[in-house]
Amino acid sequence: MSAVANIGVVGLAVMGSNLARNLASREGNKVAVYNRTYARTEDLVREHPEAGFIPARTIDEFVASLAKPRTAIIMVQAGKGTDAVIDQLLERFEPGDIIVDGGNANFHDTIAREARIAPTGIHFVGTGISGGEEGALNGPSIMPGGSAESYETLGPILASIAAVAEGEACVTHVGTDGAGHFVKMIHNGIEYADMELIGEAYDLLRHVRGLEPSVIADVFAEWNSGPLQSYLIEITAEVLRHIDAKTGKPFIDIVVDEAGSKGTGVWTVQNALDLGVPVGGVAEAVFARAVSGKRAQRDAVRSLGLARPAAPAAPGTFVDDVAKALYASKVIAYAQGFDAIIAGAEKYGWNIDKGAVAKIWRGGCIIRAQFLNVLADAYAANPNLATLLEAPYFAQAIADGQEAWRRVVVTATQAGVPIPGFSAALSYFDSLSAERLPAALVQGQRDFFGAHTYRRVDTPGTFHTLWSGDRSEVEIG
Ligand code: NBP
Repeated sequence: MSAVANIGVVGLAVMGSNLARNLASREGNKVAVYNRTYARTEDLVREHPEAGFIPARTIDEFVASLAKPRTAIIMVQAGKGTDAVIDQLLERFEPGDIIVDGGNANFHDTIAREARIAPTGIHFVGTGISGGEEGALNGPSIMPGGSAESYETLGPILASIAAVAEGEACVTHVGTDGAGHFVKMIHNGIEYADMELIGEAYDLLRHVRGLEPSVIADVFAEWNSGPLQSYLIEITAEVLRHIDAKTGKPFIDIVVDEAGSKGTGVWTVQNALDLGVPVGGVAEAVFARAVSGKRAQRDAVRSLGLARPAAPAAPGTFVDDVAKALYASKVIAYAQGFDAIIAGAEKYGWNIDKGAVAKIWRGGCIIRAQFLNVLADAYAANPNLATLLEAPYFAQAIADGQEAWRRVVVTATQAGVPIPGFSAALSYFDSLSAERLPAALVQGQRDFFGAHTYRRVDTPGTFHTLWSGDRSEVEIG
């Protein structure tokens, strides 16, 4: 076999086969393909003769078909499958060759793999790829980590297959080792928050304002032509408009209201807890999915017969209020997500360009949105924003939406409609805005029962009050 392929794909299930087809469709790419079970490779090659794939029956054939520096993208099941393929490639690759893991790896695994592989001189590039099956085929948002050197070879190949937003390929070298998979994880966390907020907006329009799904679909379609424009708002309108063929009912009413998840939202929250970054928007979204699945508990509480209070009449401005509340809450979700990126970059030593990340999320991925242009502009104007909320555009958006946001939270609470996302976002904003927080009292309690000490507002140093003695104050250290 002659080494003619500039890129290879290992793993030809849904994601790998679509990514391979995408690669093959771009000028200048010659794509080698390999899958553990050869039948999958045969199917792909037979069904897509136009791609001109170079199929390999064995891993040796696959490696032999790659031109140097050999570059292979692994698209297999995350975890053991990825490790198995990495080991096979490591045995055959040479220094300077590049192994790309395009699966949904945990970024901690990516850091460990990179550390293990780096001494061999082979580059290992953990790469977040977002956009699902459709994105893989037509243009995903791509978040590569790894070395700057490997990106010189890999960058143009990835740029050739990435989504394009406003003339720019949705790919950037995010940072070293696990940075790409970390940012992909945060992307997914923001996606959870965004979906939860949209779900709450729907619930409010349905159960407070009393609109039918088809009318709510129209509302979402209209929102999609304004500042809320995004892929998720667009598909929400589609889902709400859909009628179930079997029953003639709105599709939304025949779907069991228990939301599943694949775990990246949980990873985001777990890592945010470790980093000490509040990502309440993601956490509430993860918990809201968990609550939805607690059928026995839901049944038990429903059977108490504590009916929801009669909903107060929705204010005349309610639909617009919900749009404003949704926008403000979404700003909070992104502010929190970018805080997590900043904290992760600091902890793991990555130099992440926040504006570039916002730009590569404008196309190909699930959270693609108009909004991300403004976000990129905000970081371009000031890369050192303490919080996104500080940027003039977002500060204004919150100022403009604040009253509506509060009305929605009050109305929803009175009506007994759950809004964990909206209310947590508002509480986060109120926490940041407050002149004084009850954290002072928590410090007092901690000092009382555990001598955990406190700082004073008027004097530098660390202090403890002798609570069980004469309650005089002593300075510590
Ligand atoms: P799957 O995650 O379902 O994995 C199936 C593939 O892994 C097959 O090619 C299978 O080979 C291969 N494989 C397994 Br399983 N164990 C293996 C092993 N020990 N050695 C070699 N190959 C092995 O595929 P997918 O749904 O296409 O997803 C691929 C990756 O992309 C995953 O990491 C997934 O999390 C990620 N993903 C991303 C998105 C996104 O939007 N970014 C969406 C969906 C998936 P076989 O044919 O021989 O069984």
